[in-house]
Amino acid sequence: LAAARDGDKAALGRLLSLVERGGEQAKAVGRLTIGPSAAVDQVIGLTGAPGTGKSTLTDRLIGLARQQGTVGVLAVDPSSPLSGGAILGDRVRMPGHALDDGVFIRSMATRGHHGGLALAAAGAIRLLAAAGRAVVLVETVGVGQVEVEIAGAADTTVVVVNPGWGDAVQASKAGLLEVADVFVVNKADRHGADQARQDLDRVLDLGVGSSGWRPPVLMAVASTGRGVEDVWAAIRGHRDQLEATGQLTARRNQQLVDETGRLLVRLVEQDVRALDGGRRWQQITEAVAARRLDPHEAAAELLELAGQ
Ligand SMILES: Nc1nc2c(ncn2[C@@H]2O[C@H](COP(=O)(O)OP(=O)(O)O)[C@@H](O)[C@H]2O)c(=O)[nH]1
Ligand SMILES: [Mg+2]
Repeated sequence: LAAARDGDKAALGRLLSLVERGGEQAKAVGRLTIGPSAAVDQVIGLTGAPGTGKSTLTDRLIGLARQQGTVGVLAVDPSSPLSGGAILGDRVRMPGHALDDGVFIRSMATRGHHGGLALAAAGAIRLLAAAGRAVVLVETVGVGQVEVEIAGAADTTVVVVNPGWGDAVQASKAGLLEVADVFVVNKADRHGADQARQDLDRVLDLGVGSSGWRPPVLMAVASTGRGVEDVWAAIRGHRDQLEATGQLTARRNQQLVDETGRLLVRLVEQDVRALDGGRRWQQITEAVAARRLDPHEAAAELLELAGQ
């Protein structure tokens, strides 16, 4: 970790591999990451449908984020079982910073995480923070539950939509209105960008949340860089607001508590499924499938057996 903090990207890469692999070594790395060293300035999540321009926008934002210090980028792909493909794809799409020692880019895909990708990503984000990265950018592909969960591990969540796709009804259906701190209508060089922004603005005006932050809707052309400085200003503005209202610390604390809860659920489920070499799980779930046992009763019974 000391080497990683000094900018050794290979060391950081090895630590991330340990976190991804899980188990005892991941726990040991996790122990290194607690304490006041985790003074990351801002964790920024970018989410939105595939092809909306998240990687292109991320590539642009890296340059602006460098004003704060070193940058870590995590590209998380819940849909891809092949991490190799994801790595190649993201290297190709973020070419602007390959030679910058202050920028570390890493991909994570579904393989090996068995539904725990959001948890693995949370651990990776904490590691990047502990390794002294001032800004961590997390790009997630797609708009499913896992993506929204990963976005929830950020201080600021940017939702990227396009003209046409960006109509407010679709965004709200995908649960994006709730997680967005900043909206970007990217590909504003295409027809319908104004309409998309107006639609989103209209819906957002209806529901200013209790946090007092009304997500701004910005237009950008990530491929040329147009509007990207305004996107960055909005992202920083959200951070300033979080800090001024004491929500930055509160939000980060709550994220750790939520992560603990999710990990606990996973550990308990692993234990229960492994009871008696898996036979208990099989017996009881067969009884549930045969309608001989109610799922609530079944779960309670398994939990009790695990406690014995
Ligand atoms: N016309 C146009 N194309 C863009 C813009 N931003 C990105 N693209 C292109 O859209 C495609 C998908 O971009 P990418 O960043 O890989 O999207 P991602 O899947 O959301 O990460 C690429 O061919 C980009 O060059 C934009 O603002 N305007
Ligand atoms: Mg991408």
